[in-house]
Amino acid sequence: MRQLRLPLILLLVLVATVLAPGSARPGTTSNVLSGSVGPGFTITLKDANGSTITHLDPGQYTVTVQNLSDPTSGVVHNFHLKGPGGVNLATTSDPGATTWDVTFVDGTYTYLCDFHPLQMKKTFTVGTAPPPPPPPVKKLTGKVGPGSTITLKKTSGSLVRTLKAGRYAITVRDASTKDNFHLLGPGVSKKTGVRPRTSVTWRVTLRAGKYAYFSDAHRKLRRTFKVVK
Ligand SMILES: [Cu+2]
Repeated sequence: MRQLRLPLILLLVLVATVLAPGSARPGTTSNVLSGSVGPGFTITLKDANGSTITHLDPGQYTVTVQNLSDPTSGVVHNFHLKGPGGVNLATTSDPGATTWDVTFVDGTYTYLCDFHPLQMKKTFTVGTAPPPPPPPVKKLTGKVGPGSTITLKKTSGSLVRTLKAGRYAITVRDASTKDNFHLLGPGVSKKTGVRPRTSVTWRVTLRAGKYAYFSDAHRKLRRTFKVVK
């Protein structure tokens, strides 16, 4: 009996090790990806759980792409996958399924529709690729005074009329003791004081919509601009 007990314990330990969650069991993550393009202006690449791919481990994958374009609509799409390791695969614009065996290495991959490369384009990273840098903060300069003047200008010196939504650093020079600089619009209300002369930098996120900047002391001293997506 005692002679049997030791091998039995060893066997139990071995079984427990193999079945333990988190222990190395290659092949537990699915290497099957599904892409689709169309019928609208959509392009996707998803894992077996239906989650959009943003990051993958390096390795071999099977990618099946469905071209769901509706040729009778007159709008055609294709699915083009490219990136490091010489990956450069594209379907035709014909509807149907295409399957590729792809080896992904460290880096950033792009998939897009060649017919609508701006509208229908996404990226994901593989391995230890650095995350994409945050979008740059654009600079603007606001001024009120001296005298009855108020302006908001781009770094080029031109007056702001239309901006793209995003993050901005706005440096405001309030050179008036009778007026202030008040920026008001979707998600933003920032102002200097009416009396003091000041210089201040505001970091703001401008959203699509209409913005105005004005003096709270003289509301006619006012300009507007538009922010678009
Ligand atoms: Cu397209």
